[in-house]
Amino acid sequence: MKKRILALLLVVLLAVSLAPCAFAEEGEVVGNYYSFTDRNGNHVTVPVNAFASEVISFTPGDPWKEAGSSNTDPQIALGLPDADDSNSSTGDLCLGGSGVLVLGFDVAIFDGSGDDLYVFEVGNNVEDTQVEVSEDLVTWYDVGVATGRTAGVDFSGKVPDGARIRYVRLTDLRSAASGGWPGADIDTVCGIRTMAVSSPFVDVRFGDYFYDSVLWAINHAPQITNGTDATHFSPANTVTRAQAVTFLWRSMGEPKPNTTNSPFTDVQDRSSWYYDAVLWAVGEGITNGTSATTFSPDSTVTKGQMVTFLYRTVGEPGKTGTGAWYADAEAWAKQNGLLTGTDTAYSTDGSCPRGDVVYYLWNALA
Ligand SMILES: [Ca+2]
Ligand SMILES: [Ca+2]
Repeated sequence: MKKRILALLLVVLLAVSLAPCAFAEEGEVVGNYYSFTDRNGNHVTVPVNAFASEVISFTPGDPWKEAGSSNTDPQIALGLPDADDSNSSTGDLCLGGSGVLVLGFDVAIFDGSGDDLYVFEVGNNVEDTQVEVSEDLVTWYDVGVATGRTAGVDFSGKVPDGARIRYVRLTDLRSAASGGWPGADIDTVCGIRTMAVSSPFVDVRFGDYFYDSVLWAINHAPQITNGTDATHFSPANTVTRAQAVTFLWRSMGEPKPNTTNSPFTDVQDRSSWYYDAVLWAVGEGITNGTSATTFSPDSTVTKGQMVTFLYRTVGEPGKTGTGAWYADAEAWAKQNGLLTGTDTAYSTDGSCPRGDVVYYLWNALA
């Protein structure tokens, strides 16, 4: 009898440990990624290393809670979200009226498309918090106000081009500086647009044209591509068409294909690592294949093909429909600076090596 109970307990424990961790109103952890729905209803996935990892300083406001009581240790504003809206939650830090919290990150946060940073707050909607960001703890950029609850923050126009943010300063604005939890209640903060802070690869050095692209690709959720081994990225290596479409698909967050059957005789193995990526690309009109019935997954991707994949992914802006199949894509790519900046000269039929593929993806989609 006891044995049966033990076995049952083990099954329950195993099921609990395998299930994604869910937090009320927030999201879930799957592998190295955290997914949540922001308050605009957008599905957001970030790497778990995108969350604040260090308390640089904390100056409680006035009024505040009694020091030493719950919700007063700034460490609880680090890591994954773990607070809910109940008054018994201990996962959120009470800033107090005009309290100031400075957090550090293991990743660099950059100004990409849309929101770049996310503040997880709990409580009501009027606990306004000033959000400032910094690369070095010396120069601070005001990026706006988080207005209670969870809030996305867009750096656009508020930080210099190329800024690599490592620190966030939150200051309570006293809009609700009274009661048992005076001021904003901070659960945690995460970067949405993040990149690694340094290169783990001997062949990716600061100053290389693909440096930022690689740091972004390896820290993207889901990861776009890793090195060819622990210390090499091999930027000059060729890329197959299957790899190119898979990198593109991952850059877009691995969206579900809207079609179920591959039209290509050479892409039929549903268990292959690129099957869903190719299916998605076909369904979105991103690839027409190398013929009506072939995709040529193992062929080397050309620069003309890569910019065309990207152009179709972003919705074919400025399409004229005249000229060669790549003409509109190249005109768009040129206008957006994609055809310059790499060390390899652009030609439609030229090979698009790994360094160039990630450079195109970073410049067009990050
Ligand atoms: Ca942005
Ligand atoms: Ca927390």
